[in-house]
Amino acid sequence: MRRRPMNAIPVRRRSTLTCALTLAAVAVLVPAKPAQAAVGCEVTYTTSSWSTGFVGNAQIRNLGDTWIAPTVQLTLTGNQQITSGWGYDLSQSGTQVIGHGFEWTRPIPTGETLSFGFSGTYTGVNTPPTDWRVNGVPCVLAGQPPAVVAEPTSLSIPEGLSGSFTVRLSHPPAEATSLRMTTRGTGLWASPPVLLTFNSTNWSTPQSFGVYSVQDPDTVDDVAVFTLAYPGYVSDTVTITQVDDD
Ligand SMILES: [Ca+2]
Ligand SMILES: [Ca+2]
Repeated sequence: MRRRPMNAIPVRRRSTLTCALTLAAVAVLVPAKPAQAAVGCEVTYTTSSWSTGFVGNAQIRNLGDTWIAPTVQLTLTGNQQITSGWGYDLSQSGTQVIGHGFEWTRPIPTGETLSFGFSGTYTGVNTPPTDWRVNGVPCVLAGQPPAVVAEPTSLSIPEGLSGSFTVRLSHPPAEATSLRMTTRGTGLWASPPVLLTFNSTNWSTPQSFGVYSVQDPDTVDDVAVFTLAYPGYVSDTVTITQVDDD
């Protein structure tokens, strides 16, 4: 990770979490990123089940660039066993289901929908699958509002070392805008002068943001909360804990 130049982020030591500072003054420097196809998807899943069996239908709407036989994945949340599928070449391993498009699958441009279904057996409660992905990129569920997505949302950084998290958007933005970061908490933190900008091409590609945990004279594990805001999107937060070495 780049360590210089850094913007120091002093947070008053031993204060409460309401004693804040902001990162809003970070210098503007958009990191160069290679051009990359945007991947985005929105899932609508419907199911009907009876005592020991069920039928599930998935509609995955393309929010990004055109798909050509994309790989789809989903995670079953119970003991469901898929016994047959249609519309896509599905295979199951444990709770993981992966699907590959048939050779003759037509391209699916932005706004159009990929549809497939399956039937299977289960016992107990037939809860819907989670963690839907297309070409490895997580999908949003239909009806969910656009959101900032940070990963991980909590991490620990030893004092004197660096750590990082990634940020992306769940839906494509109407126009290019930069992410706004604010912090609150305690401790001494620093970050490179990088402003993360998302546009209609790179919105689904995670961008990395590094944070340096500055040596401090106390012996307390300080905690800072980074709030990541984007206009029109639900904000996300990342909680960073300093592992003090004194
Ligand atoms: Ca210390
Ligand atoms: Ca400390």
